[in-house]
Amino acid sequence: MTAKTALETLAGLLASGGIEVVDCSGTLGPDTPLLKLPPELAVDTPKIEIHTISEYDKNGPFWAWNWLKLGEHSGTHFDAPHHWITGRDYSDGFTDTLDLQRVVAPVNVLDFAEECAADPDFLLTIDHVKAWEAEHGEIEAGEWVVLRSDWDRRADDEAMFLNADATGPHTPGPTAEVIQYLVDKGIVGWGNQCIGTDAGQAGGMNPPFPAHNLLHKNNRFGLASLANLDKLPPKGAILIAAPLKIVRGTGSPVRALALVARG
Ligand code: 23J
Ligand code: MN
Repeated sequence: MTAKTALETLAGLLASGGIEVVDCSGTLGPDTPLLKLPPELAVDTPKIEIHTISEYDKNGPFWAWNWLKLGEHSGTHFDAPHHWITGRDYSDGFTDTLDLQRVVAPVNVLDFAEECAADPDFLLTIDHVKAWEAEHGEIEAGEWVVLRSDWDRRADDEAMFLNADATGPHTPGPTAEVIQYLVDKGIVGWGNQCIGTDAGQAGGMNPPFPAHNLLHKNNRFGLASLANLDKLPPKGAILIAAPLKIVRGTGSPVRALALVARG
């Protein structure tokens, strides 16, 4: 099949609903859960604000529009390589310079939702990934890999979503070894359904925050707070996750879309 024929077929299937567009983003607003770092470590990203400019009133009789206060790393969002110190030297590591060809790619959905429900500190290991590959097929270069934890079911309650106690946040994520394994395979990026790409306890890992450290060191991308991964097959969907073209942006909220074959 030529590329032209493939696109025509795709267009027909989108129009007929034979290929479904699944929304993998959560809602952005004042109640969107946001990362809380230990106070001694850093300044937090601000709460999202939506301010009305006008809504068919004296400030704009025929039009409605808002302005936003919005951190780059808010809600369902993209981590660009420049986000982490290990990725600081990539000239194409910013939201306005990265290679867009890489953000549209097949997605591998690793379903460990049961394990994450049983243990919120669940860590994905290489053995988990290899067992998943034996069942569903190999993860290939140029693909996205996402961990399905069904954490989006908690997204309407920040305390539930962050799941922190005196010992810090307790949310699932990858081991350093898994990220290195996936980077070596040539993946474009790694996604999680929790507040960040790393596990809640990742600050104590070696290296600290291994998903951030190792992905961005190798010019790969991250996705956080992904939604609706339970609506995707393990393999076969295409994920489109493009950040806003912010000047020297380190990340951006995204409307993550998955193209999924129906039936
Ligand atoms: C800044 C500092 C640490 C972390 C993060 C941001 C994120 O998770 C993020 O949104 O990229 S862990
Ligand atoms: Mn981020």
